[in-house]
Amino acid sequence: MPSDAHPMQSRRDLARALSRASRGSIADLLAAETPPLADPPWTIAITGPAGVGKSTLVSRLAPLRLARLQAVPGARAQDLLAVLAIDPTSPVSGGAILGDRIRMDAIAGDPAVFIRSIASGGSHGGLSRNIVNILNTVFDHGFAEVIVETVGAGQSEYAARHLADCVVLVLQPDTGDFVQAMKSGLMEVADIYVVNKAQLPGAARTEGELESLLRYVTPASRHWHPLVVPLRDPADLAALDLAVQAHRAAMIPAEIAERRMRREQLWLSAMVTRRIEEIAQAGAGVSDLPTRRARYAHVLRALADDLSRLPEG
Ligand SMILES: Nc1nc2c(ncn2[C@@H]2O[C@H](COP(=O)(O)OP(=O)(O)OP(=O)(O)O)[C@@H](O)[C@H]2O)c(=O)[nH]1
Ligand SMILES: [Mg+2]
Repeated sequence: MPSDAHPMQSRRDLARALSRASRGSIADLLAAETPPLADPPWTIAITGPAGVGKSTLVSRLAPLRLARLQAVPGARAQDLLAVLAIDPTSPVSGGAILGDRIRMDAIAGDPAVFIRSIASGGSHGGLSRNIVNILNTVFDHGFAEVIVETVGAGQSEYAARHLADCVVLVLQPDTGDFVQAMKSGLMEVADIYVVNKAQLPGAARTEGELESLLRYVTPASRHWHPLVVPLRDPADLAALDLAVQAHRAAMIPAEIAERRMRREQLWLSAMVTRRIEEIAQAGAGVSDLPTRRARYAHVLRALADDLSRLPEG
């Protein structure tokens, strides 16, 4: 937890812990593991294809979220909002989080905000394997809210659902193929769909496609019908801020707990996968893999049985 008396020290500790979480070995990660928080900060994922304007949107949304957090009576002066861009490897912008420098500069010096781009190893499908470790590290620091930008490359939009309390998928008018792909998956991937750059031609069609898609996909929530938010004036994110707020108000505790359980599952599967990759990279113990299948089956069954005995919620 941050100490008001030593803010710089505390930020240094956080920075150090974050680099360990993003680059450390599984042994490092396990050594740094802390018990899960009973009430982690509200986490908003901003995801979508490369170059749709996620960073710009985050930099404009952050001041609005911060103002809300600061308006809560008794809000502390520092470390209220964390803004992260994880695995910024997009070819479009290089993943710089300062999409809109002017707006971001207005809050970047504010001790209430922590802003970081985190390049993390072991990336896969646009979403880092260490992403839950990175989030947990930030959670431990005691922020009230976390905004995390992840480049959506295929499956990672789905993974973002397992990561955050609120998923905002950003599209732009020419991402019709993407909408078609979602249609075939028949899955809701987000709580809020933003049609960014909605002043460009084709925006109305993309909105229409999304609206019709949302009419027949399986709802992810019984308490929230996903919203489509067109952003015609990129400088005005009030509608998105309101949508985020409305979604938060609509989520009941049981549903929040379920999402957070999925985040734990993502943590577990990422840790197991990464450990296997570590071993394979080291070249050890892989030559006789086929002959050891029966043993692995035994281990996997034991793990699954143990998981099935864990208490619900
Ligand atoms: N016309 C228009 N252009 C925008 C808008 N938002 C962002 N852009 C431009 O789109 C480009 C990409 O913006 P970013 O905010 O970096 O997009 P991103 O999705 O974060 O990109 P990656 O992180 O690289 O995937 C930049 O050239 C921006 O200036 C918008 O609302 N309207
Ligand atoms: Mg970006």
